Amino acid sequence: DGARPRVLVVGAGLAGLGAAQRLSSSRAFPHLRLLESTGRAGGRVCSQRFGTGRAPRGARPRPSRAGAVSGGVPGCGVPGELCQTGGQQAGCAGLWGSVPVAYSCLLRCVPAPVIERLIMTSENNHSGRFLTLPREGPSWSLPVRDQDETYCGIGELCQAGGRSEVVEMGAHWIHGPSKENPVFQLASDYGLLDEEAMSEENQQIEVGGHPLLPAVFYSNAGRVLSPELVEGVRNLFSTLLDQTREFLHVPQVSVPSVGEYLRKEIAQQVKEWTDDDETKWLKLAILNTYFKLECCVSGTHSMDHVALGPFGEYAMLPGLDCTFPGGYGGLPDCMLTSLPKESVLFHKPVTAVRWGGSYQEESQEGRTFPVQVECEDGERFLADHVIITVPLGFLKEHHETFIDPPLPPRKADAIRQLGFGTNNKIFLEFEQPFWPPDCQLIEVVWEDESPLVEAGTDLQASWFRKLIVFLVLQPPERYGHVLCGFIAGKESEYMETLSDAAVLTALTDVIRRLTGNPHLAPPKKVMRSQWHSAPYTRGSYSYVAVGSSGDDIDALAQPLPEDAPQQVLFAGEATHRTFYSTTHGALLSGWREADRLLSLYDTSESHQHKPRL
Ligand code: 6YU
Repeated sequence: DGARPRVLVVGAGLAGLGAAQRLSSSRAFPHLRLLESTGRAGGRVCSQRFGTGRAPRGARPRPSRAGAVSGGVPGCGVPGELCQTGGQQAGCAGLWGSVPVAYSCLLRCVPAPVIERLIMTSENNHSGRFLTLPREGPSWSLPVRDQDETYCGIGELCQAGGRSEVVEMGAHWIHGPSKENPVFQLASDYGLLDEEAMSEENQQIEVGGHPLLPAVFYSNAGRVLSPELVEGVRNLFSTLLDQTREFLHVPQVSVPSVGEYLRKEIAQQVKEWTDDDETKWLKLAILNTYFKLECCVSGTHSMDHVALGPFGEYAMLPGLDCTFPGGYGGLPDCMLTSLPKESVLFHKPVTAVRWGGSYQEESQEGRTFPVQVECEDGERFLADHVIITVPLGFLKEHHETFIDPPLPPRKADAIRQLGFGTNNKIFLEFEQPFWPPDCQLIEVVWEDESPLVEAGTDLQASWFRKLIVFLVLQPPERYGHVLCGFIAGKESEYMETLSDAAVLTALTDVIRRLTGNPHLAPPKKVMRSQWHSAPYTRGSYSYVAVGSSGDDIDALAQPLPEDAPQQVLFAGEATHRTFYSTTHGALLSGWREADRLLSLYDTSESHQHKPRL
């Protein structure tokens, strides 16, 4: 075994977990280590409990399974009888047992409030560890121990009281949940999706990336805009946007960016509008909202930064976008649980990847390794191969010092030229909804704006104007009255520098203007993501920026050296030419690089593995 190849994976997002899971299911790679800078798995998949800022560490039981999970959840490896969800109202009437239970399974089988308490009192127990929960009577005071019987703390299992639902700080939907989507497949296998999401009917719906939800458009003049007017403008915008995808194989484009193309077409169309002036301005203002919405979709400051030619290369899969009832984070948690416990090291930021060397270890005399990875704490790891899955934002900031010898110019150029912008979420909880009961989407129109007029640049004075869409979290019986706002670009990065109180004040003011109610009660809770400030992410996701193309994505994905045996391999969403910016792109890229290594060592295995569930 000692002679088998050593592989390091840097980053425990979906790309890194996918690569590690695939490699660990092969006998060829018993020496596998995954180094993650933070204290959790998932990366930009990040579910937290609203208001607590804590990871939920698991999903709620699937409704269809409630009361019927005494045999455990498929794939969790629990011998049975441990998991029962029958007694929800008393906390957890059926939780007992002295057999070890896979943490992720436990989390999926027990009501969320119980788990919240358990997590609060057993911080040392992360996914992938095992807990033993002996039954101790009706007080729900249970010692929590890990697999080695090490004392971890006393957990008092009871209703936590108060609502604290799971919200997604990062990835929100499975885009195109259907057979070809590996995230959908894996999540289905793990039992993390509800029946509606898994239905054949849902999988066949084609929405072209923009699912329609019942929406209300509010304007800053304190009025609700006519749905007919909005629909006409939406149809115009989506027709123009569809046209931008047709330039893929056109050798020369007249303008470089999606934004410029859209504006040019709109300027043409306006000339033919026969509406009165007020309606014309209103239509332009609505169009401006759609521009900002597209900035959120592409994760960019302006659509003028998104390259026109390659825009159509981003591929959409069929299926009505769906969410994870218990949190997206259930997916990385389950993947983590399937990896050998000792193979994953948290709080291990990598500072340098040295390749093309000949490194020796005292314990393994005579054997040399071409790769040495250095961590912030000084620890070094030698390997035959390293798969780097860190976000493009991190590479943009650090690639010159992170990889030694430095990246070839073609690769360094790709890192510089590809886009990596910011899209953040702001969650607001209200005592009472100000929106109508059937509304699932609130869109904001600033009547004094137009895509044909240059926007102001004073971030302090107007950052909040970039926040133009709020999702109403569903269902309200579960969430209460919670909105999830999306904000992209420089305004989003500026927002990250403000305090919660300042964000709350600014948004209260906006919502009072939208509703025309100067006394509307402020939100009672606010929580937001700050992806640009996150040192190991530095933004949200990638896009193909003006001056770059799909070839840059391929250049970024190219391993080093180009000829086998490759030492440094690259995965992550930004390395997937057609599914960049998504979780399925990330997962596929991890599998791709794992397959590359598998085919180096054992071609017979490379095509038959299935991830271990
Ligand atoms: C999706 C969605 N979604 C919203 C928001 C965000 C993203 N995405 P990771 O970063 O996960 O992992 C790397 C790890 O490496 C990480 O753990 C680091 O800590 C670690 N690391 C870094 N440096 C290190 C070091 N030095 N040492 C050790 N470790 C280190 N995707 O499918 N549906 O709804 C959304 C959304 C706010 C921020 C999203 C969504 C993007 C995904 O989250 C993301 O791609 C993957 O999770 C990345 O996984 P990874 O493993 O590569 O990196 C036409 C056209 C348009 C194109 N765009 C259209 C699609 C729109 C995308 N949708 C976005 C929408 C939302 C709301």
